This record gives sequence, C-alpha cells and structure tokens, in this order.
Amino acid sequence: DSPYARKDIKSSVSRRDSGWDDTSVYNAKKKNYAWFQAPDGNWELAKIISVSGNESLIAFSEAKVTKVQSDCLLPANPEILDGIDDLIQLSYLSEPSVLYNLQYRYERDMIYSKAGPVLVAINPFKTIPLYGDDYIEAYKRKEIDSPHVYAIADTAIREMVRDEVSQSIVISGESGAGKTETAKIAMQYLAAVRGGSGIEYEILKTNPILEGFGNAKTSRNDNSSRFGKLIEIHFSEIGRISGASIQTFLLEKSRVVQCTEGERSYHSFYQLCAGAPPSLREKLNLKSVHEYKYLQQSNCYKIPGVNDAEEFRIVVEALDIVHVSKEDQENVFAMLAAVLWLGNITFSVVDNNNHVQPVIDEALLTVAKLLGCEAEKLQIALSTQKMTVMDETIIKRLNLPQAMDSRDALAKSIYSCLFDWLVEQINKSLSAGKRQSGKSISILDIYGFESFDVNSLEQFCINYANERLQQHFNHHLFKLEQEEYIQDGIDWAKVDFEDNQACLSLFEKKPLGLLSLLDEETTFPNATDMSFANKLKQHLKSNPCFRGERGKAFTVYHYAGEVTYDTTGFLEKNRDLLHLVAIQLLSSCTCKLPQIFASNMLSLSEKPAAGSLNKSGGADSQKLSVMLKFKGQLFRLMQRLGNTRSHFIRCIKPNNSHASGIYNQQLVLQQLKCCGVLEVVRISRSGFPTRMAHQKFARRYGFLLLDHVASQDPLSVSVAILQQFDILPEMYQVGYTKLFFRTGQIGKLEDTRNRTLNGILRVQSCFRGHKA
Ligand code: AOV
Ligand code: MG
Repeated sequence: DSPYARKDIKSSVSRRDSGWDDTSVYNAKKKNYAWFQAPDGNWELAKIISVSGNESLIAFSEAKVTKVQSDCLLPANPEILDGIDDLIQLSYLSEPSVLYNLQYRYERDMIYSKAGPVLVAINPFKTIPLYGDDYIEAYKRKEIDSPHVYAIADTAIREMVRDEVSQSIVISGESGAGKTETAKIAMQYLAAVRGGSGIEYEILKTNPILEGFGNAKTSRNDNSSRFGKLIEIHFSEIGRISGASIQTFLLEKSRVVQCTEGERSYHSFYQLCAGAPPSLREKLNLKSVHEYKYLQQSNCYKIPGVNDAEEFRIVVEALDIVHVSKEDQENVFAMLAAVLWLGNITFSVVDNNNHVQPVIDEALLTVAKLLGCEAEKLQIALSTQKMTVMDETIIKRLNLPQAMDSRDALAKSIYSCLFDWLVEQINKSLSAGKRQSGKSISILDIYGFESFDVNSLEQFCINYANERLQQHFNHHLFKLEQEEYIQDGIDWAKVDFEDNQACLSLFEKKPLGLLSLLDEETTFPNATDMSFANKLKQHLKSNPCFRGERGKAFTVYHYAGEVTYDTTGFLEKNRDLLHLVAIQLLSSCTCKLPQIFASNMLSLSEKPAAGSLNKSGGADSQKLSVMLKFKGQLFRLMQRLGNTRSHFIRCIKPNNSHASGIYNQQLVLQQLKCCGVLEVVRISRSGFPTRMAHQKFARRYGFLLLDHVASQDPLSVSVAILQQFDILPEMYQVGYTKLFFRTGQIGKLEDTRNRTLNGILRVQSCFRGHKA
C-alpha cells in the first residue's frame, strides 16, 4: 500500500503561473484598500478614493494618485489580519496578501509563520533573540504558541510519544535560505528537551565535523552544504534520546579539484592548513593554502568573519567527542594533505606519442609517503590504464589530459571515501546506545530545487530528488487536511491539487525514462553526450514534461519551473570511474585509510555483465553509476519518510546579498512557488481554511445580532449570526468544535464588526463632545 499509488489525486502537468485562480477579482467599490501591481511586478498597497464605472482612482500616498482599471486591483485584508501567524487565516488569499503578511512579520523579526501545516522560515541574516534555554522552556511548557522551529520540534516529540509513530522534519529551500541552521535549531530543541544520557551532546557535535568536511564557501552561501543529510534521532521507551544515525547524499566531489572564482573548496583543507600544530605540519609536510594548486584556482582563501584555525580546533574537539581516536584523526589529516599534494603533481612527456609520466618531485614523494606506497607505483597508477580486451590485459599509457584526469579522479575518490568513512565512524559512535523504542525523529536537510544558467548532472539529480520530495509533500498534506475535516465531523469535499506524477514518470519510466536512457547510454562504449541527447529527443519528444533543445540540451518541466540541462559531461560524470590501477594502488598502500577506501570501492563495484568489459573501451572498473546509486538512496529515503509523520519547514531567502532587513518581493514569491507554499495555501483555500471555535465566534460577533437568541450556547449564537449575515450554506461547515469557512467569509463579518464598532465610537465621541 504505497503512499505513491493514490488514485484520487488529479494528475496534471499544467502549471499555474500565479498559484491562484482569479475568481476573486476585486469589486473595488466596497473596500478602502486594495493591492495594485506596478509594472515592475511588485505589489503596492493603495487607498481607493473613488470608483466610477470600471475605473478606480487610487492613491499610494498623498502625492501619488492614479486612475486604474478596477479589475487590476486585488482586495487587501482588514487590518486586524496584519501580520497574522498563519497565512491560511487571511480572508483574501492572494499573492500580494501573502507577500505582505510575511514582510510585515519579517520587518518585526517574526521570521517564522505558518502556511497551514507548513512552517515558513525567512532567513534573518542577523542574530535574533528567539533562541536559547528560556525560549526552549517556554515552548516546552506551551507558554508561547507563535510559529517557531521549536514548536515544530515539540509537536514532533508529542506526536511520537502520543501516537507511537516516528516523525520527520523535512527542511527545504534554496541555497543560503537557512536549512542547515534550521536543522541545528531543531536538534538543539530535541537535545535540550529529551536529552539526559549525554549522547545528545555527541549528536550536536556531529555538526562541526560534517560542516568542516562537507561545506564550502560558494557564491550563494559562505557555509554551503555540498551534500544532503538525514539525521535520525532514536528515542528510548521513556522518550529520551538514545542514539542517532546519519545518512548523507551525493557529496559534490568535483569541488575538490576545481572550483570557480571567489568560491572555496571544502572548509577542511583551509582549517587544516591554518590550524595544524607544528608537529603535525612537519609530519604531513604541510604548506600554506596559497601553495596548493587545487586551492589556488579560485583565488579565494578566506571567509570574512571566519577563523579557520579556530574552526580546526573545534573540529578536533568534536572528533574527540565522537570517539575518533587521535591516531585515526592523524590518518584523516594525512588524507587531506595527500589530496592537496596530489593537485601539485605535474607530468612530463616521455615519448613521441605524447605519453606522460609524473615528475618525481616534492609533490609526488609527499603523496607517496602520506598514502604509504612506493613513488614508482604511484607514478604508474597516474600514467597508465589497464584494459581487458578479449580476456587479455593490456596496459595503456596516458597522454597529458588523460593523466591529469586520472590524478584528479584519485583526489576526488580519496576525499569522498574519507567523507563516507567519517560518517561511518560518527554512526558507530552514535549507535552505541542503540535505539530501544524503535521510534525516531528524522531531520532532513537537503538541497533545494536548482536552476542555473548551465545545469549539469548534479542539478539533474538534485531536481529529481526534489520532484520526489514534492510528491511526498503533496500526499502528506492532502492526507492531513482530510484528517482534520474528518476529526471535526464535517463533509470532506475532495480538493483538487496539482500532482507531479507525470514529471516523475518522465524520470522513472522503464525502459524509456530519463534515468533508464541515461544508464543505458552510459554503458555504451561509443556513446557520446550528443548521442545521449539525441536518444532522449527521439524517445521522449511526445512527453508533455519534456522538450528537446538545439544541440546537446534538453528541458524538463519540473513542478517548480522549467530547467534546461546541458548533457556535456553527463556520461562521464555518471560513470565516475576510478581506474583499476588506482584502486589497486590504494589497496597496496601501507596506511590504514587507503586500504579501507580500496576495499569499499571494490565492494561497491558490480560484476559487469558478460562481455561488457570488452566493449567498455578502457573502463576497467565497472561499478554502479552515480545515478543508479543515487536513485537507490532516494528510494530508501522516501520509504523511510513514508513510515513517518512529516512536518515541513520551508526556508526562504529574502535577498541575494545576505543582508538583514531587505525583503525582495519577487525573490520571495518565486521561492514560495518553488517550494509549494503557495500551492498549500491554494489547496486549503479550495477547502475551508478559516476555522474558529464556536465559542470564540459567538463572543466576537454575537453583539451584532439584531434579534434575541433564546439559547446562549455558543453553537446556537453562531448559527444565528450565520443566518443573519446570509452566509450561504456552501460557504461554511459546522464541525463538532469549530466552524469552518471558505476564504473571504470572515472578512465580511469582520468588516461589519469594524463598521459597527466605529459607529459606536463615533456616537460615543459625539456624545462626549456634546456634554463638554
Ligand atoms: P542553507 O543550508 O539553506 O544553504 P544555511 O543554513 O547555511 O543555508 O544559512 C546560510 C546563512 O544564513 C547562515 O550561515 C547564517 O548566517 C544565516 N542564517 C540562516 N538561518 C539563520 C537564523 N535562524 N538566524 C540567524 N542567521 C541565520 V545550502 O547549504 O547553500 O543550500 O547548499
Ligand atoms: Mg546547508
């Protein structure tokens, strides 16, 4: 009974541009304020001065008065709703009202808001006083109920204990939106409220390690995570943290050997060079960051406000805490140094066919020493390739570009194996307490949807993952909404929402989906990026989610928008081959880590299909393609999430300059669309999003009743109000505890209430004026 097999969800690939249908075109006569969209796309609040025919005279300020078509205006919400906690409670749901509400809150440092069940978090880019023990305590005791990561974590704990169901907190958003910080804030809450055994301290200390080895400065975030992460926190029978496990996804390997101007490679390299004590420097023959070619190419060595030496100390301390021995720590640093020195290895031409060999110099000798192998073997591994042709092994010599590739491939492999090994060590340490209740809370911090000028295999994988997560999001929220209606005993009218199944099928269909075609082409010896692109166009041209482009490109219509992928390098990246000679080299090393890496790589290798070695044109180590491996990980992830109750946090980046106090409407709007927030609000709108307890409703509007109501019980008063105001039966539902309204209904009541109150006040002040 897979949650992905639901049939009652409308399958559609149409994408609404705005996220709203336009049934609520504004009848300008009735309201004082409305939203007007300026030519630059930004929405502005305007006061309506007069309306004649289809034209309205509106004022933005005393000095700026304009005549516009009335149907260009959208209704503004009554002031009582300014900065309301939950977007769903807005009477008029529209893009401008959502944007305005979030901005209103953001400007007051209320960075968290709800969109129904989803928490929206806007990155403040400054320290705000919303965290720490006092806040944790207040949320724990439910003394505060404004939206917060703490509130989400608290709900997760309560529901886990109450319903004995594992929970998950799924955090998404684009680069720099605040996912990793949000994940840490959630972890802090869990540790503070449910700690006790000490293991929670270890869990928190995994952050500096993972960030040191897996984060880097990019143009969009000084501390950008270059991997996805799921941390599962286990609880004991009595609801205390008993251990944890971490799963990582798709570390960006290419950064180790190349990165663009102004960015940095992984923090770990700079930390080591800046912070290693003299004895270690000597052992590893460590130089300053400026001397390593891999680090030189981006011409960026420092991050403002970050002290790499101090960070090194923090990472070492964290490694101590998760029980990585001093000896192993030294092994880890030796691998970092080996990678840096590998980048400095140069080659010289040795024959008339342009074959090359590494120069025997400080770089080569240091790498050999750090790995624990003979310099000569390293030379061979970097300049030859073994091939099997017709059951015969042939040694092929490499030219300069090939040799440089093999050197870089070795550096990338060592680094990614090191990362995986560290995660494994952390997991060993964290699982010491072994879970007891079998219940857990998982926190997912994974890269959001990406669309750049040039999109490659990395974006292809990331966006595919997001497509899967979006489906989980849709199905989950749909179910939650349904449950709330059923719980309060009201009619459940099916809501219709966009499903991204068609796009997922484009990826996953066998044998003619994007993933299958990619893997098939990857194993063909003579395939090129061009032949791959042509194959896609040939088989998928009639798929509504696909469009072939000129040359080597193709476009996918993702739920979050169109992305054009450039297939250049797709096949090579997907193969991700490390030559057998290199693996053999590592396994022959005397140092511990290279040996472990080699055996891990070999066990990952799949036995090639019969004969495929002959065809593989030099590929001498066949293993699972990057895409296949990722797909497997993703399926296991979705399965795990499927067994939990999910809570969603959508992080939003308010501007691209990492500055506090700047709110760029268009940027926020685009992200709200991408992460499905607008869609959640829209779904709720097609249901009954405004909810008010009978009591509150009776209290708030009861005084407007013209006729006396016999019974004073809240339900009778409520029904009388509904009748007096002619609220149509299809506009509301009466539940056991609450009244459920369609959007806009409370707005009407609220307007009448305000007018009446203003009237009363006027009468009172007249009266007072008279007396005086
Ligand atoms: P990301 O995880 O979403 O990006 P981060 O969590 O690294 O983004 O946040 C980026 C930066 O924003 C942080 O380094 C902080 O300076 C700031 N920030 C985020 N959240 C808060 C907060 N609640 N309070 C104060 N500052 C905050 V990436 O990993 O790049 O996708 O791959
Ligand atoms: Mg991050």
